[in-house]
Amino acid sequence: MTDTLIGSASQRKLAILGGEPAFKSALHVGRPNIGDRQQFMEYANRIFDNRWLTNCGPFASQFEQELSEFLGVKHCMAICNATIALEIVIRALGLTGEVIVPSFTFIATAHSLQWLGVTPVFCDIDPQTHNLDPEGVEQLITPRTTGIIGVHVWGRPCAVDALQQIARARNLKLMFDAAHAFGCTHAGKMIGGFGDAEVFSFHATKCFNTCEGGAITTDDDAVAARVRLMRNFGFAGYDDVTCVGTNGKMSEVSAAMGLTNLQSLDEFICANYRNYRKYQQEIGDIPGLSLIHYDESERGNYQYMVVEVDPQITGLHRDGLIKVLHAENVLARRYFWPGCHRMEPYRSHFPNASLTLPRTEEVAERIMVLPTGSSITEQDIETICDILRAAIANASEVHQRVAGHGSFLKPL
Ligand code: T4K
Repeated sequence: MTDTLIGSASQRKLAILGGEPAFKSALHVGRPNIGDRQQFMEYANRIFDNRWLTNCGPFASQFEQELSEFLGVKHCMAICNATIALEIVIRALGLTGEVIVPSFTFIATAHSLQWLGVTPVFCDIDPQTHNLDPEGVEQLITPRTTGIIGVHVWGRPCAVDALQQIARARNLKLMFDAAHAFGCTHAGKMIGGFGDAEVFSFHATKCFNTCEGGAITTDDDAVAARVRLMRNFGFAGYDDVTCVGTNGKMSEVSAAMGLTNLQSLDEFICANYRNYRKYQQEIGDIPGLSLIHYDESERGNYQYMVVEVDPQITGLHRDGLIKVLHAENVLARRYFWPGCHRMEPYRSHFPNASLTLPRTEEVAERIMVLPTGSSITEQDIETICDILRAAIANASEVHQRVAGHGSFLKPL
């Protein structure tokens, strides 16, 4: 609950125009959801009593067991974060040469390949789903291509079936970056069991978190065996290293956080869903703004409240609206602007990538992500939407002011 509300924007001056900010303290997009503290403290005491802090301890094993059951997948390996998890899967699947990925994703998807000396080849997206376009994928396959990484952006499953068909027909490995998709389904089946392997993120900012953490899931015994070795330096037993490996283990404290939060997952998703419905209701009548749609016939986690801005109608560019919100202490984000292809080292490697990624650029230019999660109230959402309404109603005055407004979106 926030108690920082000081008035509705319709009754007062916008902060960007000289008024007081609507919120005294910041509203964040990625405010962590935290489950039963008492339960977590009990687990923490047991961890200290055990004097077993990491290296696949009892909490990590129980966490993996509960995750496998929840996801309906044969193998689940808890990992220290999703970036290392992606790297481990890339190695475990033997990906080399070129791998096709979207550019409209968090930079970790591309970096995990580049880090291992594999070239990410950026493919354009479907502007409706914001996910990888399978036709585009087919066109990018070369003799050097060894795999595809699909990303379930915002937790909306990418074109899983079409990608599986392409991978099968062209003898490519297929993995999914499911960082956003914990608790979501595709065709009624939990994300986690598709492709050769999937990777979840349990970072603090995700709907379900272990502070830092992630997981690799697969139904393939051989892939699971390689992943287990690789996340523990390649150790097959004391003093016996059988392959190259890294340190990808999840600590006991993170696993305890995961076990605690798993008990409250339904609550977290309910809060997100309530917020989604409220945003839908409020944004529905704001001209030029549209909230992305989640398919309610599937299970979703509703963790990203993503709004597309049409500047022809609003009279304000997305960046102007974000400046307005930041002035009010609403720290909206513009994920995944400007697209991986416009960040280093990819910008230098592929200076002409923009030409082949028009839809990525278009979507990245009009998206803003608004605060949600269990710390956001319906009243907060009303105020946020009042601010947006007022900004659009006063677009020309706001436009003049934001043009001269200082920089924003500096790392906090
Ligand atoms: N693949 C995809 C598709 C991903 O989206 C991600 C991560 C990954 C792979 C890699 O997963 P991990 O290796 O991280 O497990 C944030 C998260 O750090 C990142 O995990 C996430 N995606 C990405 C979409 O968002 P930033 O750079 O925006 O984080 P930051 O520090 O600006 O935090 C976001 C907001 O959350 C801020 O307003 C502050 C607030 N916050 C953050 C933390 C950490 C809190 O209120 N409390 C907190 O504890 O990347």
